[in-house]
Amino acid sequence: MKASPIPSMQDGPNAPAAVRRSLADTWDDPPGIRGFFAAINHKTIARRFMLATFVFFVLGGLIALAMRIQLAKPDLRLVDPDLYNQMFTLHGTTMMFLFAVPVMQAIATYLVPLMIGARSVAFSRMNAYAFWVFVLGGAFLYGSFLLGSASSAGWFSYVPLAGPDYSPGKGVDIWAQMITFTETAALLEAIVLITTIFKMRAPGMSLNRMPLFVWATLITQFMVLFAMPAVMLGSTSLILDRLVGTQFFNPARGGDALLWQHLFWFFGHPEVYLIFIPPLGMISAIIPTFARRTLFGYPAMVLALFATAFLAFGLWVHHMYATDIPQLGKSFFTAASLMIAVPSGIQIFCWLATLATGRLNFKTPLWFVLAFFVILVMGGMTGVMLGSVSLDLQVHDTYFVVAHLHYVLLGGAVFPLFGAFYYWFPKFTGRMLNETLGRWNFWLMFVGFNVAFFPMHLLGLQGMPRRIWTYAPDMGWEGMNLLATAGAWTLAAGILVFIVNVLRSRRHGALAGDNPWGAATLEWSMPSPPPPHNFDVMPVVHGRNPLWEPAGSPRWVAGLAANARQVLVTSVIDARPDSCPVFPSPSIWPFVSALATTALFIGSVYTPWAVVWGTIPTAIAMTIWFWPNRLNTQRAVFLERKP
Ligand code: HEM
Ligand SMILES: [Cu+2]
Repeated sequence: MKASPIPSMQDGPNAPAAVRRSLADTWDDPPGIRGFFAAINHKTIARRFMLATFVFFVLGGLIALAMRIQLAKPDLRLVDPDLYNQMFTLHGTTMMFLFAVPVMQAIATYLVPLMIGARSVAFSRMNAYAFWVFVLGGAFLYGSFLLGSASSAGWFSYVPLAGPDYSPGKGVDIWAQMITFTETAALLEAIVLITTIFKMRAPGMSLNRMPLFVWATLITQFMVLFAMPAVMLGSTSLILDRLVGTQFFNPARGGDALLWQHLFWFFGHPEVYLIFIPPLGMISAIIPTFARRTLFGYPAMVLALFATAFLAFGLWVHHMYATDIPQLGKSFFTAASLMIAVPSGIQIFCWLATLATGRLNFKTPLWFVLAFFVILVMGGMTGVMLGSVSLDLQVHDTYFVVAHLHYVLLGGAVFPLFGAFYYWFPKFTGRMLNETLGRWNFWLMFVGFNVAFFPMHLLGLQGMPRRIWTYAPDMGWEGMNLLATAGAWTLAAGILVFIVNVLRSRRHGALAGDNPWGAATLEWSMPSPPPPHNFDVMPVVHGRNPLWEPAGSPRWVAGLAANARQVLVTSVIDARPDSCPVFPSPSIWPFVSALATTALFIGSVYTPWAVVWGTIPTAIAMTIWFWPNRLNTQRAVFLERKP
């Protein structure tokens, strides 16, 4: 019998340095340019993903600043109306599609494996593919803006405004393709994350011991699976109406314009919650750490997350109160909209109970969480107001709504995100962010935010419509608008301080060590930054707060290969060890497939035939991607036969 080509080498609690080195080599990305495009390690992809979404956030923010300058004084003519329309469309689209949802997925692909005790995400090549598709799609949208042909039909693209008659040119086509594109990436990421959470948790981490951030991610990704197809169906129908003459949305030919609004808001309302639920998980990670006690009411928190997600799908019509849908329908949706306050109230109660009974450690992450309470409660209150038909009809399409949506989105997502970044930055980089700069960052953002957006409530009540490019001097709106612009710049200064802090601390920050905050979850049990393979030995979990509890036994699962990408798969409910498959190795083909997919998508904006010829390179690239690698197969067979 021929000797096996693969020497046996295993991890284990007393692994010699050579074994640890071998694990790191096995899980690391290959070097060089080729290695750059072949990278599939979940932390590498997640870092790039976070950077890309942050770049989009800054771009979207710069456009917002430009809009605020244009609105600072009455009768300004710095940009023309058409450019203004392109700007708010691009701003809304960027923030919602290229920042808020993907940034949550990016952070989750970094943290989830570390929090559940896994060496990788499931489908790590698909994870890389999704990232490239996302970046290329976003770049494509900005390309159209630079070439002066961006959509100006708003981030909601209502038909008939976005239809072929009122929006000629390529702008809306590019917008619609970009939606299909980035939402494809979102769907793939959802599948990656759901599978990872269900099948790759460390032994002993039954569902009822998962950290709340992991719960929040799981629930959010299910929402992605249900919500995104609606808007993809919409964007695809829209582009068919525009390019090949179907009539989905044309009432004159048997279509239905309201169908667009239903498809869009069936996605659009849950979208707000899938932006908002992961931060709830981040807050549930930050509060116990900085209150130095376990979280109050874990089961209630999980149920509240479920209830929020469930109700979120029953509210979309509150964006359509101004259309002529039946009155009874509006009443139902009013009731459902008000009900969503209940689960939010439960969670806020649990957090406050935890804070009230803990010993608080006032560091920057906690400040951002406290700001979340203040801002979100404000946004929630105006939300309850808008949830009722009568008030909504009064302030529909005024700045009251702009104020409300920014209170919810920035309070619900941006402030917790900054807190989360201060919290996990030491794990990402091995260094702490500077506290003093952190305080400046926080106060500039908090004050700037309120100065920018609070006056907009009043402007709205005084009748200033949203999406106007300028206004007459005698309307009485001047003072508030100037104030709002000053606030927006203060907020931007806060974000600039953040960027400075990150750039400085990345090189010169204080060294963090494994667990600088004294937190309880598994990601803090490994060195900062984590090695490519995350865990030297797979941990076994005995409770909800693994690092705060006396370790039970067994403490490890040893015996996974150190020179092959072997992982431990466990059962869905109680995480019992199930099997030890071998994962594929790095490959440039996910990247090439993403390029081919992009060519197909972009091409089809210009000719429907691109759908036909574009599938050929895509199919070839994907076939090579999935072609079994001989060495990998040999390894898998060898490891399976091992006694
Ligand atoms: C960084 C600070 C921000 C400023 C100064 C800002 C400012 C603005 C302005 C001036 C508008 C246009 C209002 C109009 O003309 O009707 C707007 C619209 C909008 N913003 Fe922001 N914004 C900011 C951050 C965000 C964030 C973080 C999000 C989402 C996560 C967001 C989502 C939106 C949306 C969805 C619209 C509606 C666009 C539309 O009507 O088509 N914004 N914002
Ligand atoms: Cu809504």
